[in-house]
Order: sequence, then C-alpha cells, then structure tokens
Amino acid sequence: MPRKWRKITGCAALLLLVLALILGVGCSYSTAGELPEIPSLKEIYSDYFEIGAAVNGTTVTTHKALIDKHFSSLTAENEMKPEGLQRQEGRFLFQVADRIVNHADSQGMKVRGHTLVWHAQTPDWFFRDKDGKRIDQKAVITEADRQLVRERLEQHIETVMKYYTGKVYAWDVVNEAISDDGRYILRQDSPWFKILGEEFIEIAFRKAHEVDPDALLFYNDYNIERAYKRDRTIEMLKKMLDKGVPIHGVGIQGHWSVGDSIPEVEQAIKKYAELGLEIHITELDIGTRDISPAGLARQAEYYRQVFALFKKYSDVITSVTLWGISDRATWRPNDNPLLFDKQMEPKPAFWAIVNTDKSWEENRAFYLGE
Ligand code: 9MR
Repeated sequence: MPRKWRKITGCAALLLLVLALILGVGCSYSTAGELPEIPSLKEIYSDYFEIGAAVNGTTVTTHKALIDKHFSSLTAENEMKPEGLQRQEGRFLFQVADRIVNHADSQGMKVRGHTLVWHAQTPDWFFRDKDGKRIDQKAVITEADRQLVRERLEQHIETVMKYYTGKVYAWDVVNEAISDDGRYILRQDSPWFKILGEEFIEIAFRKAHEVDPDALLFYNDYNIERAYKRDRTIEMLKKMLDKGVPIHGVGIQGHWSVGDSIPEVEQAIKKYAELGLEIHITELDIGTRDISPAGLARQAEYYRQVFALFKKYSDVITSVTLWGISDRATWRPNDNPLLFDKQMEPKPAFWAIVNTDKSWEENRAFYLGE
C-alpha cells in the first residue's frame, strides 16, 4: 500500500476507534443503566394514593416517557369536557379522549373523567331553545324550556358515561358550582343554575349514578379548601347528602401558589372527611414566579409540606393528580407550577416529594449519588 494510503487508513482507523469509544460509552450508560435512575412517583406513593396527571392530545405523546414512569392515573385536561365530546347536539366525538383512555389502559393506569356538568367549556346549543333563543337570558323561563335543558343534560351524561363504563372509574360530575361571592352558595352566572336552579346538581348526580352505579362520583371545585368558600361548599354537599343524592367524593383542585396557607388545607380535609366523603386532589399545581435556585428551593419545600399532609390523610385522600407534567405545557405558563421543568428534567419540587421526611437536596443526592 502506498505510504499516502497507509496514512489515510491509519487516520480513519483511529477516528473509528474514537467514535466507537464515544458511542460505546454512551450506549453502556443508557442501556446498561449506569446512569443513576430517578425514582418512580407511582411506586413511591403506591401505599398512599393514586398519583395522577392531566394530559391532553399533545402531551400524551410528547410526555409519554414521564407519564408511563411516574403516574398511575390520567385525567383528560380538556378532551372529556362537553365541548370536547359533544360540540354539536347529538354528534359525539370520542377520538381524542379515546387516545388518552387507550393509553391509560395500555399502561394499566386508571382514568378520572373530567367533567360532565360545568358552566364553562360547554357549547352554547345546550342553552338555546328551538328558536335559537338563549334560555338563560329570557325574562320568563317556561317549564318546556327547563324540560329541554334537563333532557340535554341527562342525555349528555348518559351517552358519555355509558361509553366509558368500565374505563373511567371516577367522574367529576359537577364542576365549580359554588359562588366566589359570599352572599350566595351557588354561582349565579351559571346557565345551568339560571335555568334549572340548584336542582341541576341533584339531577346530574342521580343520572350519573343510574348510568354507571360502579363509578365514583365527585363534586369538584377550586378554593373550596379556603375559608371563604369552604363552609358554603359543605352546606351544599350536606344538603345533597341528606337528600340521598349519590355524591361519593369531593375534588379539591389545588391550583395554589407557594406560601398559601397549608393549615387551611388541613382544616378543610378534616371537614370534608367528616361528611363521609372520599377526597381527591384533582388539579394540583403550585406556582412560583421566582425560578432562581432559592425560588425553586422554596417551591420544593412547599411541595414537600403539601405531600406530607396528603400522606397524613391518606385514609381519606385516595388520589392526587397534578394538572400537567412539565412547565413546558401548563395552563399557567408564567408560574412554573409543575414537578418537571421546561426541559422535562426533574425540578427540586420533584425531589422534595420523593421522600417527604428529607430535604430535596438529600433525596437528590441519595438517588443520584451526587
Ligand atoms: O387546563 C385547562 C385549560 O387548558 C383550558 O384552557 C381551561 C379552560 O377553562 O381549562 C383548564 O382546566 C381547568 C379545569 O378544567 C377546571 N379547573 C380549572 C382548570 C384551570 O383553568
């Protein structure tokens, strides 16, 4: 071989060797598991409660690895709402919701259904009469108007719950019916309330129970752990329960910010448990604008305290769902409220809830050996 060629092949061989070394090392880390494994939340919490995440048609794919590793329950963030399932009267579209349900099924995860009756994300047609007039805006609402809206409500519940019988184990039957205004118990601006009065809640739960007697039926709302809203929520629930309305649980959403009162949450848990209700934390995310290391550490400490509290009450709290997975995909994009960051890496908050008896730094060091 001419000298020139010998030199070239020599160089090529050296290059190949270097490449093989780089690739080899890379492979051995990822396949042989030499990189430290982060722990799985659903395994850590298996003795306490289901640990869930809200997903949508996009994140169920983009966040698949994290979903499958960490969560034992899924909620559709928007896809099972009335506008997601029945945008036009009588035309039910289950495709996107089905992708989420099928994914959960394939991984042995549970599904929480969210939500059947809500004043928001509900198509306009539910509330229009045969002439196209908004019933809730009429000066006089007739019995025929009421009947029409009641039938639509019941029909929606019947079709959706029948379709998902055996696949969705718990439903947020009624969402956010309690008023933020202390003068009223129920939200006055809800078209359901305006047309059917407080009976809409009872109608919904009774119908839901009739359609799927095995499903767990929840009343779900935000800030109902806060003093200003808690007692009115309890009053409503007590009234329903006394009438024999089949409500099995209360969903505390948990859209909080670092620093919100935790003792107030504990008080609420006790009070709801006294009603004999199961508790799900349904939409947990805890915001912080401060993403400096100190800010993230404060968020972690707050998450740690909140999960320590949930564990203390795990006889009544049977599910805790995060409202999303990473700060890359959240309805609160400026609040960085989730356990994984925009790069989908575990945040201090993740490490904090891995073992609530230790600090997030200790947990991280324990698992990653750093
Ligand atoms: O996260 C949901 C967001 O993508 C929607 O735009 C929004 C519309 O109202 O609803 C969000 O989810 C809400 C949930 O269904 C009920 N509780 C409050 C949640 C955050 O707004």
